[in-house]
Amino acid sequence: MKNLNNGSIKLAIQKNGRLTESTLGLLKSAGLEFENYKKQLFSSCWNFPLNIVYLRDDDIPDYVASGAVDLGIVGENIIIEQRNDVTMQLKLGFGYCSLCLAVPKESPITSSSELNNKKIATSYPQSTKRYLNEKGIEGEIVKINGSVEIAPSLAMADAVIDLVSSGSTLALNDLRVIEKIFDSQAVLIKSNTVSKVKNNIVKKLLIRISGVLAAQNYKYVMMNAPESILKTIQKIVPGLKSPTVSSLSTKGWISIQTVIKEDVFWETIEKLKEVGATGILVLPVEKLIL
Ligand code: PRT
Ligand code: ZN
Repeated sequence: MKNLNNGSIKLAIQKNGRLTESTLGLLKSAGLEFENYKKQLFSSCWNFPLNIVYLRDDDIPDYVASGAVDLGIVGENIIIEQRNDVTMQLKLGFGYCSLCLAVPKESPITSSSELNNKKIATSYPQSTKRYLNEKGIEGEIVKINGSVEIAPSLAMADAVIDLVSSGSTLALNDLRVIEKIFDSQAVLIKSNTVSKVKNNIVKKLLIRISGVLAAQNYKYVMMNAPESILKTIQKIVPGLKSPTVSSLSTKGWISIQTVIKEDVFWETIEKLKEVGATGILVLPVEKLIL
């Protein structure tokens, strides 16, 4: 058997599920090279002291809390449910969903305050219990491991508390959301028992992953403009610190290079065009180390 205690750090990720593809994509974008076969239990990176361990998502927080692995990538919803003793390090920007309270479309229930003495089906009993306690409601929790949405139509429950992303599963089962309990996305968690030596490797890995995440929020932009409008352009795109400016062979014209945040991308481009920038070239940013 291969020895995984070889000085490398260990990262647990979901073996086969909704988070797997995006997690592998993020690790590859961070420059980590490893083989990944469907049946494998772990992979060793060739170019970084890291072993990747493939687990069921529900087990990942316990492995991290116990120190059996140093890091894990898992939905925040599981950490909120299990309340494991781990430290959240980074929000990863995928696996978005919300834990919601829903009832059958024809149900007279319109708010959580009407759930007293009602049956609520869920795979998240702890989160549900805390939610009901906070609201001062005495509901009966029916724990179901999968296909929670079907419980009301089988008369097993009056309401459900389940994860929702697109909302199509609820619609298919004639359910409507009446309250959102919390939002969730995939997160990177760290064990609280990582040794000093391993923590140095963990820090390096976090810099790499943060570099990829930061880059996703920016676009690299090059444009030409008359020199006279440089100040106006600088106001529109302050850049990370300041834009790079070089002169063009046409007298009085300059070329400007900078980055624009994704969330204000189109309005920024429109403003640049309005003030007279031309030949605007936009490129993706691969990594951004701040
Ligand atoms: O086998 P393993 O135990 O590892 O996987 P799993 O089957 O328990 O989990 P999996 O792969 O379904 O989900 C892994 C993680 O993805 C979850 O813990 C969440 O963090 C995240 N995630 C994001 C979701 C959803 N979106 C989601 N929509 N997890 C589950 N769902 C389910 C939801 O329970 C409902 O049945 O999808 C259905 C609703 O989807 P929509 O799009 O119809 O609203
Ligand atoms: Zn699971």
